[in-house]
Formats: sequence, C-alpha cells, structure tokens
Amino acid sequence: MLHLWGRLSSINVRKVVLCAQVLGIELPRTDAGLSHGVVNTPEYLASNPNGLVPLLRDGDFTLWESNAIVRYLCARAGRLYPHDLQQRFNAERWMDWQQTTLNPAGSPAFKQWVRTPTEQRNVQLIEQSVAATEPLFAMLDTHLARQAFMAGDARSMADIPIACEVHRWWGLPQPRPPWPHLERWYEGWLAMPASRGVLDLPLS
Ligand SMILES: N[C@@H](CCC(=O)N[C@@H](CS)C(=O)NCC(=O)O)C(=O)O
Repeated sequence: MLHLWGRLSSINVRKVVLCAQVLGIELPRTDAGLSHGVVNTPEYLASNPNGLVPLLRDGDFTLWESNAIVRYLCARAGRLYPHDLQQRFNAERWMDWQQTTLNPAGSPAFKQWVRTPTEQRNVQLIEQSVAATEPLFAMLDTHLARQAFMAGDARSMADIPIACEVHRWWGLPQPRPPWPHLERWYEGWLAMPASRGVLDLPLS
C-alpha cells in the first residue's frame, strides 16, 4: 500500500528511505524530481501542490514534507516514535532544528561543491556555509558527548534526518574539525545494514 516518489539524490528523500529501511518497511519508490520530472504533472500536483519530493502514499492518504513522513512512518510502525510526550517533543525539536537551522546552513556548500560546475563555483558562498555549519556540528558533538542518541539513550526518529545531514556534509571535498562524539554516533549508523543504499551513496 505504501509508495514513495522522489529521487535518491535528494536529502529529503534519503531521510524517508533510511527511515523505512530502519523500520524494515517495504517502500517501493518511483524516481521523481529534477531530470526525472513527474513533479509537475497534474496528478502529482494534486497530491503535492508544492511540486517537490518526497511524496508518500499510504492507500488513499498522501503526505508531503520529509520530516512529517518520517514521523508518520515511525508512528505507524510504533517504533522510534517516543510514547512519552516530553520525550516525543524532545525528538520533534531536533527534527525541526534539522529542517530550519542545520539544513539551510549546509545547503549552499553542498550546492556549490556538488551541483555547480567548477568554473562557476562561488568560494565565498562555500566559506559562508562552512562558517554557519561548523558551530552547529560542534553543538551536536557536545550534545552527543552527553548521551548516545539525539533524544536520549535510545535511537529515535530524531536521529534519522541528522544522519542524512552528516552524510551530506561528510561527502563534501573539504576538511572538517574533529567531532569525536558525532563521529562515534555516525559510525554507529554506518555499521547498521539498514543504512546501506542511503548513507553510503555518493552525493549527486
Ligand atoms: N521541506 C520539504 C522540502 C522539499 C524539497 O525542497 N525537495 C527538493 C529536493 S531536496 C525538491 O523537490 N527539489 C525539486 C526537484 O527535485 O524537482 C521537505 O522536507 O520535504
């Protein structure tokens, strides 16, 4: 019944695929967005008027916004979705932070390094993006020095979008400071078979 639309080169699609794999959910996927098209068809726009990916269908129900989809899949599976109200909102808070703070900080460097031809690359934009992003990863490193996972002692839905951000940042051809606690947490992700096909993908 479940189906996903979106190209795997999108961080927002990768989040959903990683989530499904961690939950052990079968999630057939149709490539959509950029060169794949689909997102501007009337049928697609009827379900997602933003014309963006990802889009999830579950029977008659459709859902867009990647972190909402991650929440939905976890709640539907009854896993990685904290039952305790305060624990749940602890996780929610990190997901909102990823979307509103970490992602906008790191996106320009990603777009310049990966999606911009060398001769058009804007080094200043990369430097600004690095300057905005490194303090955020340092903050995550401090956070993960105190606890094993983003929202406490157990992996939760909050770890998924952040893992995809780390995957994208680590894939850029630039040096980064040592963040040992963040590295430890991310190595835990890479050791999970469920991360394969997502966190080992080259950026594109
Ligand atoms: N806030 C939205 C952002 C969705 C978004 O911007 N998706 C991008 C890919 S990361 C997109 O659809 N780009 C146009 C395209 O692929 O055609 C979400 O998290 O789902």
